[in-house]
Amino acid sequence: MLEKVRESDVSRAIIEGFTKDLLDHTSTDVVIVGSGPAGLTAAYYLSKEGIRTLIIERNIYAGGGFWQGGFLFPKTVVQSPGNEIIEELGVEMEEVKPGLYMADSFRIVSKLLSKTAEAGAKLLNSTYVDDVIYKDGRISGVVVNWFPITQMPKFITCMDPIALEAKVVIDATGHDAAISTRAREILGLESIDPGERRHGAMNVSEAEEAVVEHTGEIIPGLVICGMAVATIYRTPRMGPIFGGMLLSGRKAAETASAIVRKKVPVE
Ligand code: 48F
Repeated sequence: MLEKVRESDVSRAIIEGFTKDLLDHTSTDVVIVGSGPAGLTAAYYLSKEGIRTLIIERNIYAGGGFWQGGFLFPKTVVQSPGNEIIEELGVEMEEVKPGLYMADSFRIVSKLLSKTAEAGAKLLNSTYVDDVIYKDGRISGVVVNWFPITQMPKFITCMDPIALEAKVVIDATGHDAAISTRAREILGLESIDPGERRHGAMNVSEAEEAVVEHTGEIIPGLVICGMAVATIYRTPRMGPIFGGMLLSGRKAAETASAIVRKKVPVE
């Protein structure tokens, strides 16, 4: 026999649980925009360190492009040392060539999601970042709204967003590089139209190295990682391989953690 429940108690549990999470993060340590491989890896390492981390994702589900490996096939391929991050999660990988590893995407993403949640990170899904807070020469938070309103007719979507403050914002929005593009616009820097995707021709190894190398704080308070780096720095195409995304996410976490703990001077 199932427990008999009151409808209003179910509603109350949802509303109270969600409200508590949101209130806990109206001013937080790190906001990560985008929950693909780079953003999730950053969230995993930051929350494991006890840093208060909120992931904001416009989709209803987290994982971004991590659910499929390429050509819609759900196999994830990584080169070393990216496999170490996946094996640390408890997913064994098959070595298909020396230094090249493969596993089922859904095993990897589900493990990364559960470990990140267990470590304490919170996910604000169906929510998009529309703008940043820029104060005293730093990016100091994000402006958010429900993603579904972007799909509604204009005359009923004049809904004001809300703002969430953070010591560090991480742009993990993939190809869009949405946060970095907006921040650069605010600072009057040369704009990069993500629509153009001016990556060079495919060169997996060069592109992956470049993404990891350029991962870092590009504007005070704003750290960029993953595919967003490729857009901003116009690296070659990297194709369906994820080692660089994982290492970039981990490097973003280290950078953000150092800023939160004020180990490095902010440029
Ligand atoms: O695209 P995505 O998976 O970015 P990534 O973590 O990884 C790239 C790889 O998946 C793949 C690849 C591997 O070599 O080539 O492309 O850099 O995840 C980006 C996430 O950000 C969300 C978007 O829905 C996706 O889940 N996103 C983008 N813009 C916004 C956003 C926004 N303004 N607000 C909230 N979420």
